[in-house]
Amino acid sequence: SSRKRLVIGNWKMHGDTAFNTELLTALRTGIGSAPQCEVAVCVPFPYLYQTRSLLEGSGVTWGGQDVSQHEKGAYTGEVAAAMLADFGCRWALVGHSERRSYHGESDTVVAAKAAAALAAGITPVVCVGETLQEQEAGHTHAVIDRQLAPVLALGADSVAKLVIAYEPVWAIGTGRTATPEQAQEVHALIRQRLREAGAPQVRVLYGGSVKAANAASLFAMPDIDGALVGGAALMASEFLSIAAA
Ligand code: G2H
Repeated sequence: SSRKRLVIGNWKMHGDTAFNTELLTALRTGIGSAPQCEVAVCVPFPYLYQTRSLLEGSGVTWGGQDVSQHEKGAYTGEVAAAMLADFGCRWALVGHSERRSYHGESDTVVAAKAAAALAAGITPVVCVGETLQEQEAGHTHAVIDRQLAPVLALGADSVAKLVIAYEPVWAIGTGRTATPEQAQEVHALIRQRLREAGAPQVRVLYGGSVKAANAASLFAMPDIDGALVGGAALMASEFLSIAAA
């Protein structure tokens, strides 16, 4: 396809300045200045300054793991999209399943966060995905449609600027990856909805226990445009192999 491949590392709540220096330096060197695909890391907020210092001018971009739905104001503990932009962020994850389940983020809140990121010139990476229970009950498509609805309602111009990540919750950090065919089946649904929304070129990433050993077979699927990588993004060699795939 004409969609440029994208691999994003989601560090989650891991790292410290010493560890990050080593990992970011290895990525900077390993990716080089003209990578075949887009490569990015989403780091904990306190390390955005360090990340910018070490990645500026490299082929790797960076972002936050969440963003406030509000522009500014009395929202203790929140981080505004403009603050992410101030640190050179290109991306913000929104609606990761860990935010949805541990912080009660609703589908409408997730869409509001996506809109806030777009308003600051940041690309939201909107995460969707069903739980094991929902999958076993045969509700996968209904859940994806419900999660996508308020995001697609932002309108074609906005939707065209975002990235979607499909992360089946049962495959996150469990070592249980969806088979390429299982993932493709849901990616095809998401692609169909994007087409209907007038934004067929939006990239759809797969996430959930992606590693060097399974990346190539996932990327061979027609509607999988890259990956959102958790655990394996903390090891430079693994992450670089996924990007190479
Ligand atoms: C899914 C993924 C990254 P992991 O949460 O967002 O994590 O690759 O560890 O399953």
